[in-house]
Amino acid sequence: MRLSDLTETTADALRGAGAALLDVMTPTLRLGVTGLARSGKTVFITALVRSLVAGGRLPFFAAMAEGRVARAYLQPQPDDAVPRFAYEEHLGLLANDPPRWPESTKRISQLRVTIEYAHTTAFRRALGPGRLHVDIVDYPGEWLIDLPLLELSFADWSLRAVKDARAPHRVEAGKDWLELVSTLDPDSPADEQTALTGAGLFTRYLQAARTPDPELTAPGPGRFLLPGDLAGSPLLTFFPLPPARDAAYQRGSLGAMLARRFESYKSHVVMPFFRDHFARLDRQIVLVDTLSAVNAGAAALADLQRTLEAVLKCFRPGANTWLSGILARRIDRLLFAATKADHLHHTSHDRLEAILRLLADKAMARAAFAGAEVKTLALASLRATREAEAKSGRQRLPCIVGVPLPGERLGAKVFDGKAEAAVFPGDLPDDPASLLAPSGRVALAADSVHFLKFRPPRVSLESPSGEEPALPHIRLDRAIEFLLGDRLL
Ligand SMILES: Nc1nc2c(ncn2[C@@H]2O[C@H](COP(=O)(O)OP(=O)(O)OP(=O)(O)O)[C@@H](O)[C@H]2O)c(=O)[nH]1
Ligand SMILES: [Mg+2]
Repeated sequence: MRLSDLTETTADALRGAGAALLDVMTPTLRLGVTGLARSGKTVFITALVRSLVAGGRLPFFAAMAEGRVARAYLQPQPDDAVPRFAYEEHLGLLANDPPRWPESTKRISQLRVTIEYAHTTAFRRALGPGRLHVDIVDYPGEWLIDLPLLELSFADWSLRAVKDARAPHRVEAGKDWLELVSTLDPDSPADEQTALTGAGLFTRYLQAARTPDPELTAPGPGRFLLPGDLAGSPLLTFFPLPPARDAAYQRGSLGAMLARRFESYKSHVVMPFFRDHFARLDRQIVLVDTLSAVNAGAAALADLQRTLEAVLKCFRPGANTWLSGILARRIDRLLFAATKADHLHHTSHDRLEAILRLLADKAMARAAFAGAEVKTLALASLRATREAEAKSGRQRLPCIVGVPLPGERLGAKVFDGKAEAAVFPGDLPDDPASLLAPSGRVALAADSVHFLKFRPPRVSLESPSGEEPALPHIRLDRAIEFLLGDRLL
């Protein structure tokens, strides 16, 4: 080896060490993205990352609008045990011809974007350019259902679960499972077959209870509904079984076995999620398909309000519980976002926001929530429609125009996935409270409008000019500003 080789190696090593040091010294913001199944998490993250790394049209995201973002790029994600968010795959589907929405995702995943930016003040600029790692964590909202379990014993949980299943709107779904429970003696000897049968019936009950009640108020455990990697695992082979008397379960009994598995579920499934992911979040966005709830009427909106309350309680457990100890690093900003706002004309976007704000305010009051800054927003991460005016006699009606996916129906018409359709989405009411009254169904002109699924716009990965065209969205930039803006000053 020559001396020059050696110095080069040393220089390389030093550069490498320098980069590693820079990396460690760069502040990190962990951004949680959650919401129930199909609420729009994957589309939101894909659009967010794309807009950051390829430069979007984001007038309300100050750092970008002021030209202070030098570059943003993907980095290997730091947690080896967490699957990486499949950004390129999701984007690839949107770049297909015809473009397709991403596949459903059922697991937690994570992605790191690093933003290099210029500070706002001369004083800070003297310190050199700013850098921020944004670790985006996508996790199913169903997993939040499990948080309250950490504070419950098996006996208490069992008593609650049985009471829950006896509620009038659930009793039909829970019939078979309740019947089994009524025949079982918790002090009978432990038996694997009974555990399997009971867990099977309990899971079926949870799934059936969820169909008309898809919000978070659905009873847990969340992994029974969305098992992910745990499908078929013995960790899920238990079910609630109230004790015979208020005494503890006897040793070697069925009750004791189920109680042990419940504790294992807490320590092997729930706790790691909260400790390794949830408790480390700095910011959180909760995506809510508000429009579906509006379309479904007052009862669905009341459900949605309970959901928001449950979510808020997760983020601020009671002051003196041990959970609040774990959540030492607390979320300081929480954004509730009504997704898919492109199903409405822009004149209704503020109204959609007002509906979600009203529900969030009520939920905050009930959950005695304070501390974090909470914002509500109506957005479309990836806008699939444009606006037009249709003439009806002398009247001009504001419409939305898009290409419905093949097989979508509107009245008698079945769409082929190629033809455009102009629909009049109806107006949301001025006063959101009117929707919450028992008779408060909205006069949305065509209820089916929201359920028309439109094709996403085609994402072009390259353009002849070399500039990557910005993705269409609604208010995505305001969401980014709220979630990241103050960390890029
Ligand atoms: N029009 C419109 N539709 C959207 C938008 N975002 C999501 N969608 C629709 O909602 C569906 C679900 O979006 P995803 O991002 O996959 O939702 P998710 O929360 O990741 O769903 P899971 O992975 O199943 O939990 C998409 O397939 C689209 O049909 C949007 O901004 N506009
Ligand atoms: Mg997803």
